[in-house]
Amino acid sequence: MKTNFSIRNRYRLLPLLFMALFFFFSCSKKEKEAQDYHDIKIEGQKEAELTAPPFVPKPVGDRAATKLVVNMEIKEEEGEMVDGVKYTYWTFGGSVPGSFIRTRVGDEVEFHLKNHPDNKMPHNIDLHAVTGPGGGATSSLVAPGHEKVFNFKTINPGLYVYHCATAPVGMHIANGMYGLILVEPEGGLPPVDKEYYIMQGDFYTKGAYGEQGSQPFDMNKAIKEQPDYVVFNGKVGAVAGDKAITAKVGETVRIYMGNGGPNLVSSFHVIGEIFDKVHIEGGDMINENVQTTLIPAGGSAIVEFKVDVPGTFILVDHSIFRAFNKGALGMLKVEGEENKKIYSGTTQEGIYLPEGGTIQNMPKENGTAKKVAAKTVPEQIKSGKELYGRTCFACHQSEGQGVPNAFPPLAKSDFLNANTERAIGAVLNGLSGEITVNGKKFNNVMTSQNLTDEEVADVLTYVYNSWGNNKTVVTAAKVKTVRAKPTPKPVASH
Ligand code: HEC
Ligand SMILES: [Cu+2]
Repeated sequence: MKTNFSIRNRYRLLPLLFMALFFFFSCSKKEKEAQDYHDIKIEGQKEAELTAPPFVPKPVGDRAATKLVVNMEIKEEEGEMVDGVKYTYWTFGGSVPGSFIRTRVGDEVEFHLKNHPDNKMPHNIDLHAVTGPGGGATSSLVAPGHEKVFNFKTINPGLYVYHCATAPVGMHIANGMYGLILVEPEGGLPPVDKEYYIMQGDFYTKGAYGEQGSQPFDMNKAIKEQPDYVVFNGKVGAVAGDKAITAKVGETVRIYMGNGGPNLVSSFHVIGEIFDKVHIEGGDMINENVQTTLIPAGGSAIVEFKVDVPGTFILVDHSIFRAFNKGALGMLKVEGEENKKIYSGTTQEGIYLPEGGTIQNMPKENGTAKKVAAKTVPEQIKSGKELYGRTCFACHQSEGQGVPNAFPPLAKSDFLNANTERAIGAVLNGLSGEITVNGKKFNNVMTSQNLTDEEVADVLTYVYNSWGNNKTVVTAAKVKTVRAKPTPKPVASH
């Protein structure tokens, strides 16, 4: 009995022993790694290449750790948030986000923070890649016309946010004082074809979205976390149209994606792409086949994907009103050969009339077309106005003013007033590709509106007789002739 008992006891101890061994090995492994980065010998000295978004400096590759001198200049300067809206940005290096800094583990960074003499405010820098009080902030507070120098060693690989941490901290960040610093692992990240730098940020202005003129920062809205703008790279359209990022079919794209906040968390998504790899939160862990990745305020992610088909891929914060109403929308333009196996495009287009839909409104009685009494122009305008309020206003807005960089204005639109047939065609068939309305370029997609001839006539008559347009009256007969013409080109639908 006695021996039995003690043997059983000994077996009970075995799992404990394994656990102890496991902890011992895993801990000592961790400590060893951190120790390694600490002890990396440095060779020589060089000045860090700094780049403005959406570009990044050359990869570190297999270069040895070095003494890296970073010369960062703070500039307070006026820029444009969106057409006609001026905003005074505070920047690291003259851009929002600030200059991209690229290092490798073991580098000894000598950081020179210079506050331009024309600036009005003191600033400092907190780099999340720094191990030390304030991430450097406590050693870097610098007045206009001064320079501060401090040193740190990069001991953890990853993609880190840096930002100003001068009181009121929220205000300095809200004005654009953030950027990314990459610490590459030993030997560098695996090479890819294209690398880009994008950061999301939320902005708070006295006026509402698009309100013209110089717009000061609004502390109340910032405290309530109600931004007027949520944008990529500091302004609406910074990564869109002719400033879109680009790639060729077959290439692998890597985006160093950060979120400066100050308040919002980003649900980063690329419409029509799947991230093959995501370095979650900018760290070592890689997730694969991801649709949308969450990027915390003051955090980052590295996303990678191979582009297989040509087209324009839209980058968004999938909190989707931010994308379509506050500016969080960018573009990746991919050129190259179609691949119909991966994406066919529209293969068929037919009429779909569910019971209870449009079909019941069709002017038919006993198989013969009902005679519709011709409306007077005021009647047309009245029903056109109702239709506008149901259909068009979501994009073109209630007074036809449109949304800058997204939806062109219908108010006093030279594009509209110049050519009635073309306007009818846009409503019937949709419209895409670059157009210029009142001197502003738009490159977006209007889906075809599923309306009868009469409805198209009414809504356009309303539009033409509102907001300073040329008072054209569009008849259903005219719409019918345009409808009879072949569609000029196929239009993408969402
Ligand atoms: C889903 C959003 C959306 C809706 C709904 C919409 N449009 Fe558009 N519309 C657009 C976009 C985007 C363009 C510009 C397309 C481009 O860039 O090629 C446009 C362009 C136009 C233009 C030519 C440009 C101009 O400003 O004169 C007219 C005219 C127009 N739309 C009329 C209408 C009317 C009338 C309706 C309602 C029946 C309507 N649209 C509904 C998005 C929309
Ligand atoms: Cu600052």
